[in-house]
Amino acid sequence: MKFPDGFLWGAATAAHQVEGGNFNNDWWDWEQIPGKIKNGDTSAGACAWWKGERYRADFDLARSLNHNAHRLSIEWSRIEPREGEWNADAIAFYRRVLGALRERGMTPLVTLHHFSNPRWLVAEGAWETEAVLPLFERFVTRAVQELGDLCDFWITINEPNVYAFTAYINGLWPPGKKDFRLAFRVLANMVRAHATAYHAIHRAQAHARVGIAYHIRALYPANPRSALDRFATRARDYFFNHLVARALQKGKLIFPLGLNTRVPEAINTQDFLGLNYYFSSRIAFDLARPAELFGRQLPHQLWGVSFEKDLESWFGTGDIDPQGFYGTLMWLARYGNGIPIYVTENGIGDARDEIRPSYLVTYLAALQRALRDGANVRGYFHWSLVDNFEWIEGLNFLRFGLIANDFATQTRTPRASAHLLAQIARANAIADELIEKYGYKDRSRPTPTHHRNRQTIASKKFRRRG
Ligand code: IFM
Repeated sequence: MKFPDGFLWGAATAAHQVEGGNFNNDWWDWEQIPGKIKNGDTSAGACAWWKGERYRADFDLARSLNHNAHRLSIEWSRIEPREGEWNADAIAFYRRVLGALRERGMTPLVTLHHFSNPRWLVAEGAWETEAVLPLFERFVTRAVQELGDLCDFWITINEPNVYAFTAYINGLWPPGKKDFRLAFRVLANMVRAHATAYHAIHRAQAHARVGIAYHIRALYPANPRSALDRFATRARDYFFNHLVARALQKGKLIFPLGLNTRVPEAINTQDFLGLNYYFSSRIAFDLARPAELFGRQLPHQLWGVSFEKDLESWFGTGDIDPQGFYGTLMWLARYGNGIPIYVTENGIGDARDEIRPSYLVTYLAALQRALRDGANVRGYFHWSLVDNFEWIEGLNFLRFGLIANDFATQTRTPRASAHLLAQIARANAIADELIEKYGYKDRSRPTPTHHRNRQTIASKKFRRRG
């Protein structure tokens, strides 16, 4: 089965993770606090896109690997280094970056907020107060005015749920707070900012396509027979996976603690749905974790089997679950009622590329099943093009690149998976022999909480093939 004509094949990156030299945002400040980032790594050099303009060589590689699109983000703190001041060099830089993609015949997809915030915005409360709304709107409008002749495909905000969870619930990311109410307020402001940005972009560029990138994780109760595990799973599923999507559909954020917020302006503000999908998780009830909705994520598994080998690159991320990916695509297809879906991220931190080939082929086969079953999926962006600065994991612990990077020398080496994806992109199809060689049969699993009652997922026996 072929992928649809015009299917976008590419990879994704984010400014703070690849550019280097982003010294004016909250992440840079966080990186200076001892103990926050593994190994004391910083993003100073990253992939040298800023100082060495190495994006050109990376785009050459991407093009040679048959990518016809690339997702990247622009850094607010570069473009607006002080409130209301616009930096011409930064704008010229992004014009060169987008121009380089277009010269290579690659479609750019630009994210306007990908986790990092200008230092001046943080001083004003960042996403904690409504003051962010006109500030984000002004930045977005300016960005579209400056770059709109090179790009018409925009993501307003990347993974609002992940941002709110890690910055305001488990406190691992800046500003390192653990405050449930504040997390809600941040989410509400992100939903409202998305809506405001959506309209601002369309005012500046009528034909723009605008969406949001959801991070969705299929969730299963650790013990399906335990009512408490089911409760903790449902609670997390609602707040982590559904809250933002529902708000954009229904025009209200339904929170406990009397925090319901009406957001009517958010209705009909998606021209496409962006999906970042990696893993699923099994959730056990844990009374000691009220802030995490009484849920604890169990240690990871690979293909349903606990992984004992020391694969540092993988630890702690979740369970490989192509069926969860399929189910999530089908859920989004129903939710969006036919509007295009783009997989805006999908990948695995695997420095030795031991698991990635099977992960890639099996997830793409799941995507193809979703297409066959009616999901309007129009593109796939692998996370990531090249190993980069992986937030608190630093430079070495989670290497997500199709292309390996030696950070000391900035030498790039495409991994086997890069060639595999190139082969699939060139054929716009997955050859049967790739499925034979790399595919896994799906393992039997319970239906994830958010798919239950909406579909029947055929249970199959799992066995490694090939
Ligand atoms: O590196 C991140 C990215 O910034 C957002 N989505 C998940 C990726 C892998 O952890």
